[in-house]
Amino acid sequence: MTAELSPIDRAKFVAAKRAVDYVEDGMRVGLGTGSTAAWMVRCLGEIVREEGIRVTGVATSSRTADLARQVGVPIRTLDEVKWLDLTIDGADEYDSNLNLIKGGGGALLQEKIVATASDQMIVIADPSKQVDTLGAFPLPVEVIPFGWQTTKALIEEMLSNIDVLGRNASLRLNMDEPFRTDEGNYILDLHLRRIGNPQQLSLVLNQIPGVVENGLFLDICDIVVIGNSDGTVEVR
Ligand code: ABF
Repeated sequence: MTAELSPIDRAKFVAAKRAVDYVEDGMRVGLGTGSTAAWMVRCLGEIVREEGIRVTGVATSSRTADLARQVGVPIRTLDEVKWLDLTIDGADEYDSNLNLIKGGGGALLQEKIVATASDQMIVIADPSKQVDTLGAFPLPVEVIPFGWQTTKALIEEMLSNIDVLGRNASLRLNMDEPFRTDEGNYILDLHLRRIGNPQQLSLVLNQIPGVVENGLFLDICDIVVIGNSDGTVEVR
């Protein structure tokens, strides 16, 4: 599975492998989305197939569900399982308080629902995701397609009263068409550069009609497992 990995993939793989050590027999596990989470799903498949560990996976995207089935991780819906022991997912940024920006992969809504329905959330990352202050990575916000330009204008207007450095939003595209989430919604990426008060921003964003959810994950993550390209791992 790991022959000739690039340094960045080695870092993601070792973080994923270490995080899978937290999975115990019989657990209900939320499965994140993204390239780091994909390594975790493969590692989980390996312990299911080779060690006979029994897990029930709940996927955070159709991509992850497809991969889980391919590698032999049984999948149920969140409504079937209702509550999870553990979720393991990637992130776009994490700070020293373990607050996160997520949603670069477009799956933030299901990721937030699944992580919130879990006793524990573990983020797996390479060191490039660590920041002093959140916001260099554009903040994804999932919005309803109806009236999205009005929603975008309301968000930009609201940002003028918020402690951020940049204030413009862009519609995420996929081959010149609006990117669609698994729920059929659009994503606006907010180019903020620095988020002074993530709690305030998250609350205000989610009060705007048309906003479904934002990519700030605050007080949700319990542990960050950081993989390095030399194969070492740090746990925070
Ligand atoms: C998901 O995948 C996201 O919320 C985040 O946007 C992204 C991280 O991707 P990668 O692991 O490919 O850097 O977890």
